[in-house]
Amino acid sequence: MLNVVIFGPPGSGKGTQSENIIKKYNLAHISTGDLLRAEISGHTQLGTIAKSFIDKGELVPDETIIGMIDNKIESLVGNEGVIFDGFPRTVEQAKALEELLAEYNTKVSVMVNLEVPREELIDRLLKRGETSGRSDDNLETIEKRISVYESQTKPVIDFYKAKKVHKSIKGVGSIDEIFGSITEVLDSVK
Ligand code: B4P
Repeated sequence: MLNVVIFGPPGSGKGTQSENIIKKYNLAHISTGDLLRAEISGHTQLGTIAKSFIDKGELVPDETIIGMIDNKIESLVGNEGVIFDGFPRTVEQAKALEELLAEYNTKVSVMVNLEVPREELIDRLLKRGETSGRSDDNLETIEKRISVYESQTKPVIDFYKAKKVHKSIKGVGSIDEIFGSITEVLDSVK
């Protein structure tokens, strides 16, 4: 089983590359951002809570996110493997994922960290904001998301370095070039 964590700051290409990865490797895909946006458009209680954090560029609380993954994990594990996109975003979430996967006798095979400079992240997200309709794709919220990434999410890199499953790759260039680097990493751990 190939369990992949696709990791990086907001706008690094996690969602974009996940689409390519699931097609080539036939993995189940779970994006916490997509799940939260579906809850928001469904006007659920979880969606109302999530919206209040997302609109400010803050992380949704760990217990909400971990509960959401817990509800999905059974339908995800098995078969070829899973790609976790936008999760874990805190060390607490990374520990929870490890425990959840252990219940199915499996673990994270590799964490792929997409490295992209801050200016490029801002440019991409502002560009997406012109058409996405996403409430968090405006300059003020983008800057907040990047600073939240630096303080709360970046420590997850050291968590996976300690587990010896971390790989950083350059996330700048064409989508195909970056996908080429990702496939080299995934083929080496398969
Ligand atoms: P996400 O939906 O995960 O949003 P994101 O970090 O901005 O990543 P996304 O996948 O959308 O962008 P991508 O890099 O693919 O999360 C949104 C919010 O939900 C968070 O801020 C948080 O509040 C909450 N949330 C989600 N998960 C959570 C968790 N686990 N814990 C707590 N809170 C959580 O792409 C960005 C843009 O770049 C795209 O427009 C794309 O077209 C473009 N792009 C991609 N690759 C490119 C390339 N090579 N060159 C040029 N442009 C490129």
